Amino acid sequence: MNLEHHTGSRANLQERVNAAIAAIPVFDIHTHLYDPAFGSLLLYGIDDLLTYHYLVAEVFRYADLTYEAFWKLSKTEQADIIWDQLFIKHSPISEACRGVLTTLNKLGFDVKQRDLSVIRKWYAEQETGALVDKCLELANVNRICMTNSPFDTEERPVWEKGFDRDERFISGLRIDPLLLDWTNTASLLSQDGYSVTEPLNEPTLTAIRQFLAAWGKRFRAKYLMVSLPPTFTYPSNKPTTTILDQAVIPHCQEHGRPLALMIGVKRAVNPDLQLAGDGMGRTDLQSLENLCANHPNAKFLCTVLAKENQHELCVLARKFPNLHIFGCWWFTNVPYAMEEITRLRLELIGLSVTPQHSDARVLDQLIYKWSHSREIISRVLAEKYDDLTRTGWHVPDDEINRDVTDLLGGAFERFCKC
Ligand code: HDL
Ligand code: ZN
Repeated sequence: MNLEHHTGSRANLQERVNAAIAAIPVFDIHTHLYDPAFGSLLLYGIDDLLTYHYLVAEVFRYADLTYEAFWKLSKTEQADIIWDQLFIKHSPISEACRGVLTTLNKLGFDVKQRDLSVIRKWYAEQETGALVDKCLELANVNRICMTNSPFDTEERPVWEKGFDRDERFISGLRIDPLLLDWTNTASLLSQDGYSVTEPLNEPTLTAIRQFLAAWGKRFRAKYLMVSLPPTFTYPSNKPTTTILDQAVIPHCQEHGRPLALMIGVKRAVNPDLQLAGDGMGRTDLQSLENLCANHPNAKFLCTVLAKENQHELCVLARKFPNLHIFGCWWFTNVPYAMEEITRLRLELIGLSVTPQHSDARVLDQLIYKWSHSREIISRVLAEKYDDLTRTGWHVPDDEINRDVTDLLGGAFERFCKC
């Protein structure tokens, strides 16, 4: 095949993949967004975009400001400082900064005006429901998994009161305190009327399953989820292992729900940064291997925070069909890492993977997180198709659409059902 023909087909292939990936809606399988029924818990607007904890961490690298002084400021005052330091005094080249500008640009703002007052005025005129529709449309996202916790005192009353669900917002049942802080959680469950004791005896394990069943039903939870430290060890003599083996995983199997493990976060490395203060560490994935091997009939979703763990995670996915890996989580959600990780995954496990979730905390972030991620997934996928064409293989458009549908949520859906 001459280079001319090959180059032409490479460009054509990229266009065909770009078209498919733009047209096919995403099932965003992990976010911190809320159904509009949760009111102010659903964040949106320029001040929430600018005070995203990723940018809070970055502004302290420049601003001559104490943590105490910053946290005393209003959200608008914090946003002004972040805008001034990270966008005006220094070019906004970090992924989190660029994301704000991508979102504003796609919403129709002329960002070179650099005028926050115009942007604030526009947002003040928006009705929440219309903005939800607009952001989902611009991001081409048709379903979103929320992070819902029965231990969250702000969201819990809304669930207990009940509300008409927006079917686009699907629930993930988050259980970190149950697995990581059993002592305090036992007293919370007791207060809720569950007959639990700190010793994990049979009645207590039964009561934990009743708790999970009740909240799983109330949430109509798609999966259970937990974020775990890099020191997570399984099996161990800690309550985590007993609760996993004898309550959480049996619950998941009984209700056909996967368990999502998000491993590698070190909470409060710098507590003064509050939500921005979490760090990361490399995980010994032997624990994940043990979980998948000990529970062959359970389904595990997994994403890990350390780039160094990504290759081993892919190899584990090759060994265990009950493991579905997803996302370039948090500190790996930058083009450099996402490109490398996505290519590694396609080359090691093909299309049986969910390359990305947004982890959005602010509604409008969906626009940039999916614009940036689609660009990378499309580039890598087209490259892999191009490798195929050099063997004489041809990928018709309907198969490109099929494969992209898989990557943007189809493979996840199939995994959840199987
Ligand atoms: O534990 C998690 O779900 C993480 O995604 C944290 O919420 C983290 O603060 C975050 O927002 N990462 O993107
Ligand atoms: Zn998250």
